[in-house]
Amino acid sequence: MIELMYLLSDFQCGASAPKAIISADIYRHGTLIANNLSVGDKVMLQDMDGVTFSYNLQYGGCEVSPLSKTLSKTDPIPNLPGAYSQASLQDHLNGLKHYEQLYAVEIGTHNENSSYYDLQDIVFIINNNPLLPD
Ligand SMILES: [Ca+2]
Repeated sequence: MIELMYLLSDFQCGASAPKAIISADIYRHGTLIANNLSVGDKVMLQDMDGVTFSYNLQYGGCEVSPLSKTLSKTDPIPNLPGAYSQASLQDHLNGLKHYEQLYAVEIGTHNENSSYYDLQDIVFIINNNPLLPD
């Protein structure tokens, strides 16, 4: 089993828009298995095989197109500053345990050269070694 925790979301449609409140639905091979997750929520999964996500934005107001990467502690990442006062993606990676991964999502752009491309609009932690109850 693995544990997926919704770590953070930080996205707004343009500088003057309010910060979007983003909930996540999780599917496995197309079947809904968890819905309306908020930041801080955790869900147990068999593994990440066939797992997909959809996101619902409150105060969205713009087209979004999710692009995700699964990153382990030692994966090289582009040097991306954290938006506003957030920790950077590298800071989050540095803080991972060896059995954890980040599932990092960019929803604003697919252009890696854009200043909006920070891969931390939505971030989950994948815990590949959760402490299972007795
Ligand atoms: Ca972004």
